[in-house]
Order: sequence, then C-alpha cells, then structure tokens
Amino acid sequence: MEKSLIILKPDAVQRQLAGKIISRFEEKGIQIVGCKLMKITMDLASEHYAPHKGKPFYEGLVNYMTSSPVIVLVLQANGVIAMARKLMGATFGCDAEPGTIRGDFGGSKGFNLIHGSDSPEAAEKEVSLFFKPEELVDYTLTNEHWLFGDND
Ligand code: D4T
Repeated sequence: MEKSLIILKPDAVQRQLAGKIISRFEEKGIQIVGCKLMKITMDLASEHYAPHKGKPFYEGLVNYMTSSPVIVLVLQANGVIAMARKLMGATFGCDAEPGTIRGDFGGSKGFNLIHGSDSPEAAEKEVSLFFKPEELVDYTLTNEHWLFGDND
C-alpha cells in the first residue's frame, strides 16, 4: 500500500499543534505506520532538500528545519500521497484554503507547518531517509473495510 513521509515542522511542534494536525489524518482514516520525535541534523536536512539546493530560500529552509525538534510520520493508505497533500493545502498558509492544515493553522510565508511527500519516488526515498525498516509497524486497522472499501 502507498506510503507518504510527513514532517510536522519546528513551528508545528513549538506551537503545540501536533495533536490537531495528526487528528486531520486520523479523521480521514489514514493509518499511521511510523512516528517519532527527532531533531533534524544539517546533513539530513541537506539530503532531504537536495532538489532545492541553490534556490534563494534554501539556506533559510534548512536553518528552519534544523532549528527545533520535528515529528516525523509515515502514513499509509491507497492514494495517501495525494490525499495528504490535499489535506495540507497550498505551500504557505497565506495562500492555503480554509479547511486545510496550512490554511487553518498558519499565515507565514516561511514557516509552513508540515511537509508531505509529493510523489511515490520521493516518498520511497524520504521514508528510507528518516526511518529504518524495523521502525515501521505492519498492522491492520480493524475498520479498514469501512474506511476505504467499496460496496461491491
Ligand atoms: P514541502 O516540500 O515542505 O512539503 O512543501 P511544498 O511541496 O508544498 O513546497 P515546495 O516543494 O515548493 O517547497 C519546499 C519547501 O521550501 C520552502 N519554500 C518554498 C520557501 O521557504 N520559499 C519559497 O519561495 C518556496 C517556493 C517551503 C517548502
């Protein structure tokens, strides 16, 4: 089943919004299969944001991501990458629609609360960057049929 790497960024943890943000995914029925609080090192931030190296916002971005602890999650569901990005909303809270995580909880043009993988290729790379295989837990949600089943 598809997986996505989610990072609750330093502002989400410092503003004590982690529970509310995680609830958005849980209420959607998305399964959590990995979760930890950690401090991102400069090496890890550089690797994660390698595609943005050289862009004007790169230095500010890696400084922000290493400034304070984050909570990293691996979410699992069919189509979870697109679902999570829709729940997150546009990149910055000032542009994001109300009802989305970024739209409801922030208005900053630099701190945007959350990261979510943007493709299956990125998700695979990001999950293995942040989690060892044994840190992911394989289990079945007892209500899986009602959450994502069909009525055939
Ligand atoms: P992430 O990757 O954090 O989930 O955010 P998005 O997928 O929504 O946005 P992105 O890849 O375009 O940007 C990655 C990261 O860089 C920061 N950023 C971006 C920034 O600080 N200034 C900018 O002008 C842009 C475009 C925010 C998210």
